[in-house]
Amino acid sequence: MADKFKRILVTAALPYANGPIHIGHLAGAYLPADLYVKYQRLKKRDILFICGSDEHGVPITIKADQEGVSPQDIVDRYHKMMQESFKTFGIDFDNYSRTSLPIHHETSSDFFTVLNNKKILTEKTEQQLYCEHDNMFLADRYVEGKCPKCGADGARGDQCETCGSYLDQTELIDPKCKICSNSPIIRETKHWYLPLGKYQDQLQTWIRSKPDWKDNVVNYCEGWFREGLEDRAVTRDLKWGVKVPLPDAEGKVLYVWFDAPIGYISSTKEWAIKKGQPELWKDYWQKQDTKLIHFIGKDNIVFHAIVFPAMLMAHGDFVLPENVPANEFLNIEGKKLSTSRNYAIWLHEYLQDFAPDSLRYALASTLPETKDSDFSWKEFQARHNNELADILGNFVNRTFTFAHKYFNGQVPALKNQKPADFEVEKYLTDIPEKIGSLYETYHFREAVQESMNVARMANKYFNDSEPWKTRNSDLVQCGNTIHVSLQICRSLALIFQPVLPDASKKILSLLNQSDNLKNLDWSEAAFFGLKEGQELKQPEILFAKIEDEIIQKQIDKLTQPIQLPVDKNPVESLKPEISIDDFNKIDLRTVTVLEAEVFKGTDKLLKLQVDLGSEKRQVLAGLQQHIKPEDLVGKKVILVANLAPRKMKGEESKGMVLAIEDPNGKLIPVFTPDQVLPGSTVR
Ligand code: B3M
Ligand code: ZN
Repeated sequence: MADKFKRILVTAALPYANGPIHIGHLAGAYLPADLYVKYQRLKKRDILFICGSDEHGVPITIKADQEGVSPQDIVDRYHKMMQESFKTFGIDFDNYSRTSLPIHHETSSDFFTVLNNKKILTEKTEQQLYCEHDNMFLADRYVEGKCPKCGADGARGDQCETCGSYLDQTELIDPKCKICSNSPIIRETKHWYLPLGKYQDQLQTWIRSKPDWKDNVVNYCEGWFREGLEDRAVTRDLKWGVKVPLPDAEGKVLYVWFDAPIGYISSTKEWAIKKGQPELWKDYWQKQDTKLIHFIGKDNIVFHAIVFPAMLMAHGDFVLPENVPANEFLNIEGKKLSTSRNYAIWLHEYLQDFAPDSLRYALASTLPETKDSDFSWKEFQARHNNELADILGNFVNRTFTFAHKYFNGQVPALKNQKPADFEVEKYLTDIPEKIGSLYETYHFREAVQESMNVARMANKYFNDSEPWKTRNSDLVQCGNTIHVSLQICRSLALIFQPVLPDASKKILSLLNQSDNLKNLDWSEAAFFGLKEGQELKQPEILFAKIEDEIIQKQIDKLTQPIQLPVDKNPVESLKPEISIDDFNKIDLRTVTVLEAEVFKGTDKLLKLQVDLGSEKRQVLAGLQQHIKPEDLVGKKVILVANLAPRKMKGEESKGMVLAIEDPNGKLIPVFTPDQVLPGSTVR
C-alpha cells in the first residue's frame, strides 16, 4: 500500500493486572491488533507492536485488599501470567512492559510536569467522599451507590457499568464505602484537572477529518461532544500509583487513566533501550509520518479517542492516533461476560486444552467489529471441525497424500495445463490484494472468511479435477492437479499466517519452505512459487477433530470458579480418625438463603436469613471477603444445623455454612443443585 506513512505504531490496550486474560479481552483488542500486525509484517512494513500491564489504579488495590496482599503481589502475579498466556497464544508484541517500572513513572511524571509547567492543568479544591472508618478518600471504585442516571445499584464512583455513564462520585445516590460498607462523609481535597473543554473544537475538527474511522467510534465521540467536554481530574488521593511530582501533593498520585496511555510511550522507550538504540522510540512517537493505531474495546473509547489525544495535543511533542478501531463486546453463549461472576473463558485455561490457532480462527470469524457478537463452544467446535479440519486441513492432507503416493513425495511437473489449472492461477492473482485491503481497513472477520474461501475454492478444484481418476487415465493431468494444489497450499500458508500462525508454519515446513519464511512476502500468495521436483515432507493432520464430550466439558466449566495456576497445592494434613457415630452427630442440611447483607461494623461477617424447611433462622457467616451478599440470595447452601448457637457482636448465629477454600484462600460456599428441597439431609 502506498501511503504517506513510513512506519506504523500499533498499541493494544494495557490490560489491568488484576486478573487473567479472557476471550473478551482477546476479541476486543489483542487478536485484531495481532492480525493487523502479522499482516503488516508480511507486507514488510516498518511496524512496532506495543503493550504492557496496567498496574495502577483502584482495580489493582481493591483486588489486593480483597486478598489481603500487597498491590505489588497482585501485579507481579498477573503481569507474569498475562505475559505468558499472550505469548503462548501467539500475540506477537515487540514489547510487553509494565507501568510499575521506573521508566514509566518517570515518563508519566515528566508528562504531567510538562502540562503543569505550560499552565494547562488547573488546580481545584473539591468535595470528595471520605470514609471515616478506613480513613481514606474513596477514589473511583472504592465507592458504590445508585446510579443517578439509570437508577441501577452498584454504580461506581467513576462509572456506572449498567448504563455506561461516566459519573462524578458526589452524584451517586446513597454512596457506600466498598471496603466497610459505611456511608462516607464529604471532605475537601485538592486535585489537578485537565480542561478537556478547551480542546473540544480541536478534537472535533480532528475526528471529523477521519473518514475511515469506524461508525461505532465516531458516533460515541459525537455523543460526548454533544454533551460538551468537561474538566477531568488527573490526580487521586491514593497510595498506589505514580506520585504527583509536586511538593504540595503529598499522598496524591496520577489518575490511572492519565498514566496508563502514557504507558504506550514508556513501553516504546523500553523497547528502544533493549534494542540498544535508546533514541529510536522518538521515530515512532514524534515523526509525523508514523501511523499510530490504538486497538481497544469499546469501554476504552473515550480515553483513546478524546482524553489521551487531548493530552497529546496539550503536550505538543507527539503524533496523534491515525485510527482507534475499537471493537464492541463479545458475549458468551448469548450472555454478557462477567469476571466477577466468573462467567468467562480464561485464556490460560483454554490453552491447557486446545491449540491457539483454533481459538484465533473462531474468534476472528466472530469479532464484534460493528456490534456485540457471541462466542459459543458449539460454534467453536463447528469452526474447528467443519472449516479448519474439513476444508483447510483436509485439502492440505489430500494433496500431500497424493504427492507421496503417486509422485515420490515431490512437486510434480506442470505440463499441458487445462483451463481449470489456468483458472486457479488467475484466481490467486487478486487474492493478496483482495484480502489485504480487508486487513488494511480493519475488516478482519471478512479477511479471515475470504481466506477460508480460498481453501473452499481449492477443494472444489481438487474434486472437479478428480485426480483419483486421472492417475489411471492421464498421469500428466493428475500431476498438474497435484502441482497446482501444492502451489495453493503455499498460498494458503501465506494468507492464513496472520490468523493461523502455527498451521501456516506447519504447511510451509511440509513444503520444505520454512527457511524462506523470513523472506516470504504477502504478495507472493498471488504466484506459484514452488519448483518442480521440490521434496515434500510426509503429511500430518493439521487439525484433529474435536469431539462432543470435550466441548460439553467446556460448557459445563463456564459457571465454575476460576482455576489459577498454582505453583504447588499444599494439601492440609488430615485430622485424626473418627467413627461413623462421630460423623452421625453432625446434622447437615440444605437451606435456602432468603436474605443476605453485610453485617455492619464487622469486616468478615455476612448476616443471612435462611429457610430450613421447618423453620427460618439467622446465620452469621464469615464470607464477607469472599462473596457478594446478592450472589447468595436465592441459592441453596449446606448448613451445619445442630451447631450450638453463638452470639457475635450482639447478634445470634444458629449454624454454620459449609464453604471450600480455593488456592487463593478464597472461600466458596458449597451450593447444592436446584431440585433439592430446603431441610434435606446431607449424608
Ligand atoms: N487497563 C482498562 C482495561 O483493561 C485499562 C486500559 C488501559 S489502556 C491505556 O480495559
Ligand atoms: Zn470504609
